Amino acid sequence: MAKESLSAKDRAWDAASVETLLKAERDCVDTCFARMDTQSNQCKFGTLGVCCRICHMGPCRITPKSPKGVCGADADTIVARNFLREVVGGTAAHSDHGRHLVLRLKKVAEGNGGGYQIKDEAALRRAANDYNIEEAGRTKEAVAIDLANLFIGEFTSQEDPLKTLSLAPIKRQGMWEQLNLKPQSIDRMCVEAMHRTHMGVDHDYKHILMHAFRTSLADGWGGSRVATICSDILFGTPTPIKAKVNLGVLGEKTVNIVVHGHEPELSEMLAVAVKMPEIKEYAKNVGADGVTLAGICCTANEILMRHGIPVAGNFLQQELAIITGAVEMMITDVQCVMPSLPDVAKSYHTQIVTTSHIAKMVGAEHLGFDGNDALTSAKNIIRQAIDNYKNRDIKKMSIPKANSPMIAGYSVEAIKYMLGGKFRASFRPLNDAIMQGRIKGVVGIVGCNNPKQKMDHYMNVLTKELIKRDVLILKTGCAAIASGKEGAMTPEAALEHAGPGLREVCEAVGIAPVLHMGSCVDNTRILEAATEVVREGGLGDDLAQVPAVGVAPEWMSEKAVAIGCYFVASGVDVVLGHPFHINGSENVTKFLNEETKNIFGGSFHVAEDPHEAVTKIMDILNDAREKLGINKKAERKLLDMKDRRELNV
Ligand code: BF8
Ligand code: SF4
Repeated sequence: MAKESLSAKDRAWDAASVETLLKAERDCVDTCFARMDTQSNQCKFGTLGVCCRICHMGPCRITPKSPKGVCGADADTIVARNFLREVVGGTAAHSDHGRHLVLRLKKVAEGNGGGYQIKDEAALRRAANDYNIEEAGRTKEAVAIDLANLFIGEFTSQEDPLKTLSLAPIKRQGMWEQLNLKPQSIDRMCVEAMHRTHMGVDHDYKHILMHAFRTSLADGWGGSRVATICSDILFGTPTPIKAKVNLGVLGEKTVNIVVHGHEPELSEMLAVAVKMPEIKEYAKNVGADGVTLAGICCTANEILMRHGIPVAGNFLQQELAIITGAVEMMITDVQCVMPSLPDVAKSYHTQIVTTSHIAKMVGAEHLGFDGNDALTSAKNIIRQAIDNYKNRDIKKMSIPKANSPMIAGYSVEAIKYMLGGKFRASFRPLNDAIMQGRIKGVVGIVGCNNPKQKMDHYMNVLTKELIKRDVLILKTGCAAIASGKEGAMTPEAALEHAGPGLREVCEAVGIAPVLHMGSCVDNTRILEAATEVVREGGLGDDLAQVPAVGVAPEWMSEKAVAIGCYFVASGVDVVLGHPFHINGSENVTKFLNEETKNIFGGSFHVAEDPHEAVTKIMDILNDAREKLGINKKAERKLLDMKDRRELNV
């Protein structure tokens, strides 16, 4: 029987979403929130991870009375196999996104860029240096071809481990080597995982789970990293930029186009096209004041970080944006796009458009995006959206007022620059602040929202409580958008909510206490920042020693599972707002939530309440501080060159 429906206020945290959910009820439009009610008796076997449908002797499900599947697989094997397949799903999604971008970079370097160019030569040369590619005295195109080929090798190499691993602290690399955890290549890891989990192959749950960590490293240090680096080279490394966020960014008198998905190729071109005089003119001719381009999910984060394009919302707001009745077109590419969108759009005039050759939806129009003639494709799509303005029904339109100012664009380079200025750009001031206790530690809050939880509630309560306790917050993905809506991403927020130490640092440097570092593939920026902190010295010689924690409060996707795994395999503790589907195996649960701490220096933790998470996180941070000997009013120890050399990082 369906659970009693919740009120709009129980389902969402921000006023704009509550208002639009009420409108959905009035308009009799089905949303994921309502569907959550009809799905409330979710399968217990799936929840526990003990359902196996890997072969056709099954499906088998494990109960106390039937503790083994037909083949003899027990709960440990079945749960571990299901978990590994989730990690593969996440790794594949991030990495395929990376692959598309590196292929684009190669085409650009070869002179067939289709309107794209190497926008950030410094980022290209920085990456070339990181990967030991000769760049001095060579053209950017020649360097880019070498870099692209090296990155393509990260997908296809058969024997060599990923090159990117060499960017991790030396101690961590040694640990991966010892554990035989260095992935050979992204594609090989995913194929091997599917092989291992085929009926009758790998049955030892620990062995299977270690491959899950290995595969996740191919994501975090491989596919996602490639995606971030190529995006920075092609579209520019983000620097702090002002923007607005929430449904209120939609215009009452403008043509509203919402981009939704993950890959920045098309949205970058839309951002360019929308500013062109011919497009503005075209919009005027249909009686609109112009065009408002806004984003949902990580495509939003990509164009927010580089262009300051407003964000209409995060994952659970995709249907709500349409329900405002003010969106002429929603343009989707890949990942996190609900197949319900064409149904929702039937009640309004919104056109739902798919653009990726790998992603179509029944009821949506497929306007293939030709990356080789991207600007023309972008302009054609925008013109079609403008043509739809005449179909907007003002009686069905209600745009909530709420929108908040935010600052985004904190790449690692931007943070370094903010901290140290152009000539002394470094993480030193951050390390010093952590060592002196003005900042207690750094917490990455990442991931999705999920209608099982009140949208954004956990993320915002947790963020507020942590900054109060002098913890600097780094955010990506939908978690970042939640903080933006909450107004926590402005320097002024530090004055209002941050503890005295963090406030002092934020004021001195001019940053917010919550830094927007980008989309979900940009979680690699968080790893990169943590590595920089280790390199800078004074906080140990490995990521596991840094007072840092990752949190996925309201996660829902397989990508979040992969991200959690590569954080843990990199030595960072990860707190989940709700558990994985693993509780049907005590052994697997114990391995992931406890034993990995001894292997990697970090493990998973579950805290279903944000206040419980605060306690857990502060314990982890204090423990790390204690071990570093900085959990007292220590005298400031400035490192000299000798100390730094000895750090060996
Ligand atoms: O990749 S946070 S709902 S949009 S999966 Fe999806 Fe989750 Fe949002 Fe970005 Ni990430
Ligand atoms: Fe059942 Fe084993 Fe087949 Fe899984 S692999 S469905 S447990 S028989």
